[in-house]
Amino acid sequence: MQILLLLLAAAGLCWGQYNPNTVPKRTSIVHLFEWRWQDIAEECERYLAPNGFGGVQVSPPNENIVITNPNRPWWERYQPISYKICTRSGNEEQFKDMVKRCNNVGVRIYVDAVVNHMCGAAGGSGTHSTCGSHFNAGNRDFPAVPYSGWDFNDGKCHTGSGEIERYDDIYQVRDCRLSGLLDLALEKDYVRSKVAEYMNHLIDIGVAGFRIDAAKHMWPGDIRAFLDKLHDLNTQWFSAGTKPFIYQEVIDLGGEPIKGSEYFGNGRVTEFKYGAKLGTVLRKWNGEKMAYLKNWGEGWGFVPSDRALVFVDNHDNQRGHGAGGSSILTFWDARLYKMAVGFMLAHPYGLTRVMSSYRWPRNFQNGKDVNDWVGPPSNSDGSTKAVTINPDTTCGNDWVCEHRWRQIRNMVIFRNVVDGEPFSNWWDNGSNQVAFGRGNKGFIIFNNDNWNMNVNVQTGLPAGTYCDVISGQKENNKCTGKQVFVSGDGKANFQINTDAEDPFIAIHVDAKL
Ligand code: AAO
Repeated sequence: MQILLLLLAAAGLCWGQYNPNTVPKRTSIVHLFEWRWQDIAEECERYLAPNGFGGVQVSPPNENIVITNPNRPWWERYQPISYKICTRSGNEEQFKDMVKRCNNVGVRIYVDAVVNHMCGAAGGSGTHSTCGSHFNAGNRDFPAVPYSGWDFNDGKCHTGSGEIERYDDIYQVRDCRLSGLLDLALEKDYVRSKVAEYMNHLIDIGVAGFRIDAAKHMWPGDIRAFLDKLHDLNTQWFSAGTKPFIYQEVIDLGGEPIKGSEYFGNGRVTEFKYGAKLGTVLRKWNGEKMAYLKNWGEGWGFVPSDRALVFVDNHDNQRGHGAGGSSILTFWDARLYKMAVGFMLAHPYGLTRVMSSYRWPRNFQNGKDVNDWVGPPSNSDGSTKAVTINPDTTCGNDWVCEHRWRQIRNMVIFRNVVDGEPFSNWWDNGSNQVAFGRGNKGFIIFNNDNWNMNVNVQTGLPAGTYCDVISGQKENNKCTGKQVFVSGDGKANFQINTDAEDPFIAIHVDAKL
């Protein structure tokens, strides 16, 4: 028995794919939510590679239902009709071109894999799908896969409505329908094979891994079963025997029986407590203060760092879907948001994902955004608008491009520079002024109190003049923003007034004069 357990554990350790397969010293990924494949290809070449981004999470590439009421919501892409590569982001040729061009400049592509379900049970029948494939949701008929009535969990779910009615019953959560979505019978080898066939098609094209959507709604063993059928990555860009990176969307804020840890055998999990708590701290809600961040990470009850995929906000909770609640910080709260992303990227915990959004006409009525459904910037024919680039390097056409904000981009670079260095030289004032370093490579300091800060603290860095990479950066051996002088004993003076555009300063050895 013990030997068997050991063998199983060893198999789990060898298999589970926790490594994002990025090129060395590229440590963060970015979610280019709803971008077109041709725009992502260009962004890899013109921006992501030169600025050290490791990879891109793309929106689901497979054919989905077309919803016209409301008019083309973003969430129609979470209702699959087939596994053809054919969406508003582009067709298969464009997808392949993107994967090739991004890989060629060392930027990886991760696919959002929606394999827990197909479209909603009330999706009707016809050819209102992004590639025109016929389907009949009422009969559970998806001939373009093909799936039929036998391939769904209708018989297995024991709630009266066929829906997930409560999250404290693990059987409902895995066997019933999530928001009316037809739940695939992943216990069947046929269904597992179809899912694996789709994922293998993407692997062969050259993708580096997958976000597993709604993983909480699948049994960990069923996920494992289709992952076991996956190919190794394409050897045009990856060394032989490389497994796809897997991160599973499991919302575990505590308080429900399903735990993120049940999924560690398959890969990493999304740590939703991270953004919810960081937002609470920066907003100073519930008596929280930044001084408490001293033991951020596992000390806050998060999953182990090497099992965590972390983010300040995601495409759901930035608009009130999913979980996390009102504490979540987004681009709409830009000043606090930049601090949160800066803190995340400086801190060693977890694999970091930066969000890149589009603007939508937010409209709160009784505390709820009635426009939470609005899809990407689009033309009158429903096609997605191109991401245009303004002369000042920001994006046009209502694409927010948080990843291009100077503070965020420079912190992505900071994380690469300090990669592998320990968390060090923590300092705090007992309130909301805190600082920490990463060995002798980088240092960051925040003032989220409502009084000015003027302190001398130990940075751990070699003596010299450093450019703050928040207010500016190093260009032509000069600082475009603030300068920081580190003396021979490693100490430096930092002043951050409450009216600073961004109340934090970050320095690292690659931005030393
Ligand atoms: C749309 C319509 C529906 C319609 C359906 C079918 O909105 O009205 O019934 O079509 O026609 C996205 C959208 C959905 C959309 C769907 C399909 O968000 O609105 O439905 O596409 O088009 C759960 C899941 C999680 C899921 C999240 C949204 O566990 O997997 O809901 N996220 C992913 C994607 C997401 C996508 C799908 C899954 C589906 O990222 O974009 O949906 O492919 C609790 C549970 C969570 C649960 C939430 C929300 O959270 O713990 O697991 O997430 O409830 O149901 C506190 C608690 C916290 C709790 C939270 C909210 O914070 O601590 O635990 O409150 O109650």
